[in-house]
Amino acid sequence: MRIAVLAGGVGGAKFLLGVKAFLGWQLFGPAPEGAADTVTAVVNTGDDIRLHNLQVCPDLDSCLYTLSGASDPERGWGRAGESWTVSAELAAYGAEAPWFSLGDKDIATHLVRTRMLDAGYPLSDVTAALSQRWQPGVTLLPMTDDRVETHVVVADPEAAPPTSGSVAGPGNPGPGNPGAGDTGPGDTGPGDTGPGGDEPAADAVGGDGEPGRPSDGDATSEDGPALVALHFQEWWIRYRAALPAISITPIGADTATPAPGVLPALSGADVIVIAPSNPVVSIGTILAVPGIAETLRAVAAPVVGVSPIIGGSPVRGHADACLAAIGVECSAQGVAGLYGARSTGGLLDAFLVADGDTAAVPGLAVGSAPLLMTDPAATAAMVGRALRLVGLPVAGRSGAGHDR
Ligand code: FO1
Repeated sequence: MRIAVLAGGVGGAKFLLGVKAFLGWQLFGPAPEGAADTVTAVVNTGDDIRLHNLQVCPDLDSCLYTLSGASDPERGWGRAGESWTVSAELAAYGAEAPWFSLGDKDIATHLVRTRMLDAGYPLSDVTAALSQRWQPGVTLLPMTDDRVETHVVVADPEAAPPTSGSVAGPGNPGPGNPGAGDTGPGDTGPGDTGPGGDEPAADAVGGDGEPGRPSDGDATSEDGPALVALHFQEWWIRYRAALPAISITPIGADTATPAPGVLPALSGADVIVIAPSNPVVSIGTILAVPGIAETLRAVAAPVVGVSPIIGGSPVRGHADACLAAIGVECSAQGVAGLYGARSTGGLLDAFLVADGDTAAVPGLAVGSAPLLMTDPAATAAMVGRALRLVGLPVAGRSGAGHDR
């Protein structure tokens, strides 16, 4: 079976681990020799950030590290057994973005990646090269080789400091304590552009509209408070997504092209699964790259989504703030409506929601299952349920089970 997955970072990586478990593969490391099954993940790169002249790709790295057993299980991002000497030294110099901590081991990945990028290799080739070391077992494809950065427009927190206490102040996770628990189940996607991705967000960044370094975009509203465009990571980590987002936009997505291999992987798949990643800033960003949503709508294979929202809340992270920014209710129903049914011009044939949740969208088959990715076996069962929902044979697989 050829399985293609659209994925964000921490949650997407966990889900992919469950796909490997479902297929009966070893959890960490390469696919079995001569495996008949293949898994290809199209990964969000809108969270990417250039810091200290290093190109950091959080979602790709979460997948690389998680699928090879090298990630920190508590944080879900970065390396296990990490140290933070370089980040502490940078902070002591007052270097940029002290709220974004890079582990010492992790920095080696960014050094290698940046050197290859600067030498002219596209991100897809760089990712393939990094995969040589990590052997994730899953083919990891960046959604695009082009630069896409999610920016979030907010009322400038420095120009108009909040008085109510409803907005978190800047957090500085600090080296060695890099914000554990602050990250969502790994996902974030940009997204003024809802899945479907046809409407590039209009007003994200003041100035030249180019992706830029954090906080380099200033925007103003005519009469209201000064607006500022923050890099997604600054909004997510420094402000913990607590500054209400006026818009969230994957800058550069509208002119990006899918990375080599992305459209063939989708067209050639037996099933396409939308992981329970952030529907706005992870999945929405992937779908904002022209050609990807169109391919999903056109493929013969079934497309099934898994709800990232359980009982009206994201399990971890700030998908609620992202959904609010695009005016979508934080519920399985809201996400189902956002993705829509293929038979009516949307993206999905089926949607898997958590037991107890409902989603009613004309033309969409809906099933339910426990959706907490507590361990790879539980996630494998989710995968099996999702594939059964679209009529794929799962007998003999680890996630095989009975329909409810
Ligand atoms: N998340 C944090 O909460 N604090 C950090 O300092 C931080 C640093 C970081 C460095 C490299 C990396 O690959 C990820 C990192 N993350 C950090 C996670 C990341 O911000 C997000 O969870 C994702 O972008 C959302 O998928």
